[in-house]
Amino acid sequence: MSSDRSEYPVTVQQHILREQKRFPGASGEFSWLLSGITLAAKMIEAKVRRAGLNNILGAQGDINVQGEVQQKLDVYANRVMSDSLGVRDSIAVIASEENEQPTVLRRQSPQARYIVVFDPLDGSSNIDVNVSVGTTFSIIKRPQGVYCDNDILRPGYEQVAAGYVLYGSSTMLVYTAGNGVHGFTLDPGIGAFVLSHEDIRMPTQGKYYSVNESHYADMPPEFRKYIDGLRSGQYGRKYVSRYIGSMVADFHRTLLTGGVFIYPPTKSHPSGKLRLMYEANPVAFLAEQAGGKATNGQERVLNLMPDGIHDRTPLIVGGLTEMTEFEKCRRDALRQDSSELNRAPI
Ligand code: AHM
Ligand code: MG
Repeated sequence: MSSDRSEYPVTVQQHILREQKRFPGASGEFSWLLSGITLAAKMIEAKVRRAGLNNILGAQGDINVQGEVQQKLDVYANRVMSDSLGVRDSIAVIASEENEQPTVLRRQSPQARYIVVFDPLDGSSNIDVNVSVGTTFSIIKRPQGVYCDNDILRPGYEQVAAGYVLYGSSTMLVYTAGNGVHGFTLDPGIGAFVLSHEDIRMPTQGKYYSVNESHYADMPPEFRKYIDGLRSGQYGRKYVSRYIGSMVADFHRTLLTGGVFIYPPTKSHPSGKLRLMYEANPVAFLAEQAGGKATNGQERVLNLMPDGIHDRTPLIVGGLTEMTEFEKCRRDALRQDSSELNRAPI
């Protein structure tokens, strides 16, 4: 047998099986569950790669539950994720950004221990112009017994695993099961996700900030002050702006190179645009596992209790330096607010 192990790639399935050994009593159920996501990801990637050739670009003609125009690829990705996860006996419930209600697959089966929520194709308005898109997912354990409809509404700190697939210049799967963040690149030659980024750490200070600056005038003062500071070099360096408008791609860059990604609250959208359960929670779990932080501008994202599966939240996520500076801006804004209140005539 050859001693050169480098010729033998570690696939995502092998990695998950290895991870599972850390949990006493864990069977192969978790790797089987995640293989539902990797299979769907490969099917979605195959369509995304041929977009433009196979009449799959453009709108489906329907409006989804978010009031947004559904792209044909949204519909395809949603079906593939739902079908692929639906046959896994370990899953009790799935919920998708594209569907109004969660789908209860197995209400009382004792082995159906997991709930999976996902955005099948985030950033899909970018597809027609060939910009990167992604799939996000978040997995929680459900309470034992018969599934009740509100069991799905749990805070992000209860996630047992989360991650995303980025359909970019290559296709990558990045996940955490609470033991660091690991990235796998799809090798098209063998059709497998191969470990390419083991134990990703977010740099404590990066050089990019990422925000849709067209909202600047409508953001709360602490966000404006913070962005001014990033631009003007107040936090030890002058930050450079990068914004793709596809959260998975913007977050992936932030994860690898540090910096900060912001989707702010605005006057017209006080809760921002991103969804807590499908988008902010997975990103927050990954960021924390990689040594960064994520807040909604006031508190830790992973502590937020959702009222509904489609709840939105502002999101600010980044490395320790950037998040500490944001926190200072927030405290300054609070102090200013209270001194103005003190000065106000009664
Ligand atoms: P979607 O879930 O409908 O695709 O929308 C989410 C996307 C994110 O990927 C991205 O961060 C954001 O919308 C960009 O919004 P904006 O165009 O307002 O900057
Ligand atoms: Mg989305």
